[in-house]
Amino acid sequence: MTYQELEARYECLIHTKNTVNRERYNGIYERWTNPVLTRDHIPPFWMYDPNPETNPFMMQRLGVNAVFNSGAILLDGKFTLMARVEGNDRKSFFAVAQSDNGVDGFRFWDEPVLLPDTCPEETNVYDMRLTRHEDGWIYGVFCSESKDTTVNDLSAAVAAAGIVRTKDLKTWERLPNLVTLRSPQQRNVVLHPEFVNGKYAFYTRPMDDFIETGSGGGIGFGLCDDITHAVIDEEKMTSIRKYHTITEAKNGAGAVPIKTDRGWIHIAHGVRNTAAGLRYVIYCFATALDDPSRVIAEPGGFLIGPLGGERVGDVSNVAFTNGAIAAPDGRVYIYYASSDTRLHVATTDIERLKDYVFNTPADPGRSVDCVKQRIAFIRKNKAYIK
Ligand code: M1P
Repeated sequence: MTYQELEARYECLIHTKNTVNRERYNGIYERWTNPVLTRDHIPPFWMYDPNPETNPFMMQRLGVNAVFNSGAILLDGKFTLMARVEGNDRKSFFAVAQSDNGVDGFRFWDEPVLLPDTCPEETNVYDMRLTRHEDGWIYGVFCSESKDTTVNDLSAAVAAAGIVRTKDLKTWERLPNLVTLRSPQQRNVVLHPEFVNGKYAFYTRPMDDFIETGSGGGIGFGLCDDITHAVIDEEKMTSIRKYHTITEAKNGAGAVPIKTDRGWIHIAHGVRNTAAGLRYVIYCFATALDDPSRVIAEPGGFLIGPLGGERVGDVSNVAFTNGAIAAPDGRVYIYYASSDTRLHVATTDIERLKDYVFNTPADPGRSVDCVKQRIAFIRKNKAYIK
């Protein structure tokens, strides 16, 4: 191919219209047919040298393997994603892509995000959550991964929460990583958009280990006085892991919580173990407006699980989110990645989300009680149908 042909193919993809996948109807949200970001959405000039003299075979010099877990925010009226881009060299980095309508036409800015390099031991960064905070800054909280030099294991790593802030996603200030005094590692940390008792509030995910959460009981919540030196002493639990549920192995905060008149709605992820490995799904819960750590509703089961082709990728059987946009018109755009490979959108609205979160029955915890729950439901429904 010539460079011009590569560009034409790329432009064709960017201009492809997305449609709702009606086969996947569930009344809660719409799944859209095409992913909103894939590695094919990467501008060709990120990967190809266009000059035939220095690239006579028009080969990729710097390939991109995957585009997935994205923070999300409305910026100057545009749907703006902070995507995790993974090069063929396995290193992840961040890049901004924008669209006018949130469901198609996402185009990356000309260059990926170069964050201030203040953390020499950091090897990899990923999964930025973007919080528009009431203090006037946009914060990015992400996983900062370093080699664990305390053990004799080449692949051992340590996860911490990196913090940056910006006004425009172009100029970035790096703050010191979050310190959680009682948890050795952190991933999936989200900054709450409002002060709580005059302090910055983080959703955390205490972990004993890089992969296993170990004694970490679920999604934590902690306060800190100074975000420029963020230290959390006590982490209380919000959504806790439960035996034989979708969160048995681990869970973690996802999108920045959405404020509604009935409470904060959280869109998080839960992980269970299977004979085929870990299975990641997206679930919801709500917390109280006067105490965003107190769970007031937790619908049973998952909101989004990987379906069809979404089930296959670099890390198969994964649905994961770290970004959603609640637009001023009440529509909600949930950006979820499948199998650590590509990014999709599911759309709903605040009224439906509230109905889902507050009226979906909770998980009864045991098969026999699930059957009783379903039979009661069937009988009520049949009485209505007759
Ligand atoms: O590979 C699945 C996901 O694994 C991690 O999530 P968790 O910390 O809950 O295991 C994250 O690294 C995430 O990026 C990834 O999608």
